[in-house]
Amino acid sequence: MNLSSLDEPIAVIGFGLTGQSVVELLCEHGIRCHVFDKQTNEVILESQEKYGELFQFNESLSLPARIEEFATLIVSPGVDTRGELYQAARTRGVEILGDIELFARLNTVPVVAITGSNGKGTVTTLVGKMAQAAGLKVALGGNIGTPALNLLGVKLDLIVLELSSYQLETTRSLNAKVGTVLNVSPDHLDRYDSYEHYRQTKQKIYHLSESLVLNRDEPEIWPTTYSNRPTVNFGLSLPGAGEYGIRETQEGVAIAKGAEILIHVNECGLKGAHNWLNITAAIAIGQLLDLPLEAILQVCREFTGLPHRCQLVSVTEGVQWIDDSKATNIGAMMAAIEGFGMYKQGRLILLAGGQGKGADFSKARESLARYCDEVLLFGEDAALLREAWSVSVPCEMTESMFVAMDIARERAVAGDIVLLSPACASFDQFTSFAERGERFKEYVDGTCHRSA
Ligand code: UMA
Ligand code: ADP
Repeated sequence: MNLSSLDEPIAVIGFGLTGQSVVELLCEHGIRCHVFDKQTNEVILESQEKYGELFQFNESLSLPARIEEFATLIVSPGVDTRGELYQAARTRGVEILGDIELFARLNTVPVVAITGSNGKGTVTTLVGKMAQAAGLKVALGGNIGTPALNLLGVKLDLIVLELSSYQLETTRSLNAKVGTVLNVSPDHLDRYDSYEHYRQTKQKIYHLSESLVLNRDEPEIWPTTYSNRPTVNFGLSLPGAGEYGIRETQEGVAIAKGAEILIHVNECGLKGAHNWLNITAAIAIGQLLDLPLEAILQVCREFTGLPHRCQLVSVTEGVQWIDDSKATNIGAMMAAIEGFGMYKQGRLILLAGGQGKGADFSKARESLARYCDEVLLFGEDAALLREAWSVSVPCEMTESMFVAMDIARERAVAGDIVLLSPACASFDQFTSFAERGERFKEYVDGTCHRSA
């Protein structure tokens, strides 16, 4: 596609990372952008100076009155397009697309597309590192942080995209070499009409990929129609011929393809059963890309994980403090409490809370009853969590994550684990999950004060 085939005038809705990447692409090509955002930011002035007349900034409150003016709406993933305004635009035949759709129409580099409720960032990073170890020029983009459009024009052999359900909503033309839905568990239910709707949005990736990597343990997320596209599967169960999975050997648990042992889990840098699953998925993708096995296994050995995902922060007086701030939904939290709870020697104290995003927290009751000894709750939806969980485990409401940490510090004894795995978004009290995790780490180290 040529950019000039986009119908003008064009409205760019949202001016965060995505909107800025759209504006950069369009304005650099001399195309005028009418940018709408519900708030202002420091990049606006910069863009006005850089692009002059081509960059028109507007408060988003003015959008409804002006919607008739535009032929194309390019929306950021954080913009919910279910409302009347967007329905009306659709009815009038206005094209609504996202940055990944725009990227897909312009990109010529092979793409791997990875979605799922949890593990996307980890698997995206693993696959990127595997390709790099194999000598390819590779870049990561999408939900992981670098807008996909910023990768256009870069000389690359491979692009690995982490895609959120938000991004998939507005994507139709991506033709990924390999695509996967790693897993689906409840998340973002404030944005979807139902869990089914959320799951189907994730499953869109199957239509956008030449070959598929399927989670054998979650048949409910497989594609409903099989085409003749190549498919491989992964899971935690015993793998059949050509499948990726887990085998018990005399030397311990191993990741295998069919009968072939690839690597023992104790040799892998990533720990925990959920990470074994991530590794099997990444190996499956790596082999579909024809990467050499040695490069793949080298990364499995060396990569120890991204920050704020089940990271051991400190062992203080025998108490392990774990930062899993990236657990922003109950699926991730359950993986953490199961992973740590299964091998714990003392008590497991969970710190959880924040914005629950409409999730049904009762789904975690059984895991909590089995693996967790006490929950200290904080944040906007703390009461909802207590209501859902107090039948399974003692729950206590606290004023903030820091108060919860003070209480945990008083109660924990050698052998116990204090796990921050909030099951919620952080935006009620922090700017991001990363800030929440950093503040947790600083407070564990005694350098952060509650009021700071
Ligand atoms: N805005 C509006 N109206 C709205 C919503 C937002 O004007 O209705 C404005 C905000 O004021 C802000 C801008 O839009 O100025 C933000 O846009 P955005 O929320 O789409 O965020 P971006 O900065 O463009 O970042 C997005 C992804 N964010 C979301 O999907 C919410 C980033 O994923 C992604 O890294 C980035 O594009 C690059 O591709 C973050 C995320 O939280 C990490 N993702 C969710 C998740 O992982 O759970 C899906
Ligand atoms: P995403 O990018 O999908 O949010 P990450 O790899 O960043 O995934 O991990 C996010 C959270 O999910 C962390 O708390 C991590 O421990 C947990 N997690 C990672 N992989 C899995 C998995 N396969 N199943 C369940 N939880 C997982």
